[in-house]
Amino acid sequence: MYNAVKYNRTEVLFLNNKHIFIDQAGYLPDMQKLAVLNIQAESFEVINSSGEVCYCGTPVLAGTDSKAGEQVWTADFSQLRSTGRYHLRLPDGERSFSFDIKDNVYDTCLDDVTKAFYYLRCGCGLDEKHAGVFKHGKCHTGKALVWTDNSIALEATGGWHDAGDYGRYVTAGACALAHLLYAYKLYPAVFDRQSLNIPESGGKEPDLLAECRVELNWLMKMQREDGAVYHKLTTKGHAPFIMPEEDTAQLYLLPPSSMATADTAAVLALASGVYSLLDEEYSELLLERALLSYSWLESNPDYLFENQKECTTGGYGEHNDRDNRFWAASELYVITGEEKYHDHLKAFNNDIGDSVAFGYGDMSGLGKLAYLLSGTGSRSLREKYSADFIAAADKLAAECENGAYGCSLNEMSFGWGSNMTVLKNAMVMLLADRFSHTKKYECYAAEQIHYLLGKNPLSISYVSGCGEYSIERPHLRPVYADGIDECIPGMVSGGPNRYLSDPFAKKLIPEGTAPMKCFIDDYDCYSLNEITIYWNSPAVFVLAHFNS
Ligand code: 9MR
Ligand code: ZN
Repeated sequence: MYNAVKYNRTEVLFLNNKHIFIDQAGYLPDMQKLAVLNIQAESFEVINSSGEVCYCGTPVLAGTDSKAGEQVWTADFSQLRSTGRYHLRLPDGERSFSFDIKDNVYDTCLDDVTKAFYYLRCGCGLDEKHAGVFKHGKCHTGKALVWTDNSIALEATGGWHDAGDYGRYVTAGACALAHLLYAYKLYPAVFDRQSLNIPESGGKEPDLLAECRVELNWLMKMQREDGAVYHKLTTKGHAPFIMPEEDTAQLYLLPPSSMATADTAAVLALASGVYSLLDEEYSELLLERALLSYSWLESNPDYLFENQKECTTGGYGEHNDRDNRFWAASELYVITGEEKYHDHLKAFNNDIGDSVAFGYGDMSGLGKLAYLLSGTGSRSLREKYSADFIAAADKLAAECENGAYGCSLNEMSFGWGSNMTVLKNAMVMLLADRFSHTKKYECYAAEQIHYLLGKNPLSISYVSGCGEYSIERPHLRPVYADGIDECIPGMVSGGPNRYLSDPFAKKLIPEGTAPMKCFIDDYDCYSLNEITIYWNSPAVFVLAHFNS
């Protein structure tokens, strides 16, 4: 089914011949500006686009970086604050990729990672006006059969394709929506001025919120009349590398789970609050549906997940639903103010502990975030939750200091979707600043963006189309099947995974490779170079912060 090679792999494996690692989008004028070198040099220069030397410095030895597996030096040019396009140059003539120093330096990247959701829309087709060369026909428009009772066929079109595959999974969708909706809540001005050239652009609401409706409306279709929510909507197995409209295999609705139901209750309640000022009717509908799912949760207090092995698409299994129920209780408490939900939330506190996670596997951080932003509830709980964010941020900041790349991941954490962890850690640090009324962690959060956009030992920007050298061959079916050389922009790659969890990664990357280098920009390597909606969504959040 896989093995999609249509380029020279050997060439690509040896492309990494750079010795200067910088953020290829660039740096904000007043923030720290660091590059990393993996060769010794007496000095470095920063050159502008007219060829003038604008800054001279001396690289400082940072020691052996265990995550990169080599000796590295830091080149600090923070003092250079003038707007411009630059590159670094070493005495031997080697030059880095280009980058900018300016306000709103991540504007284009933010627009691209946000528009990525439009390119992933399902059921509607993408027209030339909005998708350009990436247009394609309507996909996945057939009715879906209930897996456990094929006599029932339901209409559940819409939403976003999850990832490189064409599946649509509820917990993943709710997770991505939560990141996007909280990004809007915290940085509304950034999105109010955004124009993405999507069909709804120029309408009554910001493009981001128009885009979120696509997934919210689909989530409501995944809801049964009794409030339970189907776990996923996919074909029986993954499609081959074909365009979405060519994937006409039968669609199925897989059995409801308590995680999908809780996440739906939570995210619909959150959305109800966000849309309340823009569209009262829609906001009411969202709340009504959130309450419907919540009432199912109340009458079904046990963990429910019935994985069907014969359906081989993504499992998104979890071992417990405490965090999901906690998040739902918190969002419903915030929007309704009813003490009942407060009591439910408190009952989950012990299970949740100190976690401030934001991933589909652990939504605890979202429940705490909802509570903290609302300003309601008990003072002691608010103090506890904000202390959790700050303690987590302290640990992450300490890890950022461990190694020259400023990356918040420890050696063991470079697993499947490591770039999501990098970005999610940046979210935690930005929120810790907010809750502690400091700017202590912002600089560390910025380093996560720098790492993502090229200040890493492979010198690669993990966001397609962002920077001179970015990923071009993600494990994303249309990118392979559309026959177009150019990659769809704004796609966030999963990133290095030391566990080489797919056969192609195992074949292509030598065992013992340093964690940060366990990556190849290859269509086949789904455990390294896939994209997903919930890896793009934290990028939207963090980039919005640095554009605000
Ligand atoms: O993101 C998921 C990752 O955390 C898991 O380790 C991996 C294996 O179970 O699955 C990932 O999710 C995939 C999902 O199952 C199907 N769509 C693509 C997702 C990203 O690879
Ligand atoms: Zn589709």
